[in-house]
Amino acid sequence: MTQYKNLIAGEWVAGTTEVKNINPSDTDDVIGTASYASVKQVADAIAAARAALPKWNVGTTQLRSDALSAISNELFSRREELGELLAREEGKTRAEAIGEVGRAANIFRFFSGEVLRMRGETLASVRPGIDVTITRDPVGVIGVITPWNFPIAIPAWKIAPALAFGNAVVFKPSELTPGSAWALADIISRSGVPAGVFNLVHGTGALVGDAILSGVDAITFTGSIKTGRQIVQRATERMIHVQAEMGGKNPLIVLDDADFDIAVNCAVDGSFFQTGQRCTASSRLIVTEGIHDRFVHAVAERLGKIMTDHALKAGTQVGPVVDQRQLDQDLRYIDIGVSEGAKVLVKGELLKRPTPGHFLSPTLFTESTNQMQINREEIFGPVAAVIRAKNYEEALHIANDTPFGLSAGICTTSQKHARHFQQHSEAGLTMLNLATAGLDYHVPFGGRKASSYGPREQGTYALEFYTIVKTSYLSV
Ligand code: UN1
Repeated sequence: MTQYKNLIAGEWVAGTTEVKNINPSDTDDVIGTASYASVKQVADAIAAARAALPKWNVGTTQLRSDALSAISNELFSRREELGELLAREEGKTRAEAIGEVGRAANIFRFFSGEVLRMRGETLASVRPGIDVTITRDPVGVIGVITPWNFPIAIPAWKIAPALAFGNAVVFKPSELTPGSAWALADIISRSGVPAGVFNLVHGTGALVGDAILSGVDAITFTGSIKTGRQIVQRATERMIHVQAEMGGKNPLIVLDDADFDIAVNCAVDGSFFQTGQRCTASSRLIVTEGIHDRFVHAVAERLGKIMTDHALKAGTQVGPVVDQRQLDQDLRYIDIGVSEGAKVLVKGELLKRPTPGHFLSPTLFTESTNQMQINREEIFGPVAAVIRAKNYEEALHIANDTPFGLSAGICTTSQKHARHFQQHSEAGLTMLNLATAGLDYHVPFGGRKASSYGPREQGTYALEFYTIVKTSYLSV
């Protein structure tokens, strides 16, 4: 069994408590143990990162590009093995997990190029004999706090730009997925990144997350609204850079004129793949009258055939829920939906499989209203609710009537409605004839309202968070 230690100042060190990493497809399978760092060790990691900054932040363009490229290469060449580890600890299917490792590899490859494309501007001053240059400096030590649902891709899209633009990192992964984080840290530690520039600390948000927040120069977080809000408040108090990506309650509108098969595919994929455990999942299916009945029956029929089973079993389409706590939350929301009067067209069942795991089949509510709790709050499981709409205008109103604003989709063949939706959706991402989840790795990602706070992640836009603008006046 592997012990996932902490990486501090280039050394692998044990922490103070050992916590088991359990396979959600088979709770008898203990994959490894995570060694939780103490508050003092987190402070050591921050100090090591700060001390290492001069080795990394200026004049290291080639070194940084090469290191990121080496990380990418190793991720690509080990994608099957790392995908299996990821599927085993998180519960997404092997194919989904291998795809995620490939995504992480592509992200590092993208940012290994971005290192070389750092640029500034030169302007003439309004005063004669003076030039003004505008350049970008690294921010310093970045705290990276990530969730369990994309345990290698989300760390990649935070760590890659942090390192690319010359920052040092202290990384705390989710307690539920320490194995993928440890594997990534191991790869980074052998990539040519100098000791201390990248540090990994395991532990809880309350202890380790809090200790990170007290010492870093910037914090990037993906996770729940509740934690995100606390992090933003603390970071603002300390006046440090903050970026938080939180939940969603993403609408998928299906209009009467939609291509029927595309619409059904978008709904099934967006709502249920990856067990619905995506902040971009389509949890509200807003369907107009003319197509409603045919559409909900086709989705229900597809759900009846979906195979929910062990993440590593051939043929599994939906893996288990990540842990008992999340399963309890999913079941609680299913009960809430029933008590609120939504109709249960497909009822999620706890499934018995050869291995003990958290297997929950998909749930589809129909005849729900947008005011119901199941349509206001993020469930984060294989549960979707259909809301009937009279026409496009009402559907758009419902789609935007939410505290969230991450992703929003529409299935239609009408150019007029597609264009209007793109302009009037109040979400950070809009999708036409596509699922609300499943994104490219080289373009900006982020939401509005309660979904996100701070600058966008990913693509060239990542520069905004990971650098600080410097304006220099030169009298020559
Ligand atoms: C995707 O839909 O491909 O936690 C990515 C999440 C998001 C990432 C979604 N931050 O689900």
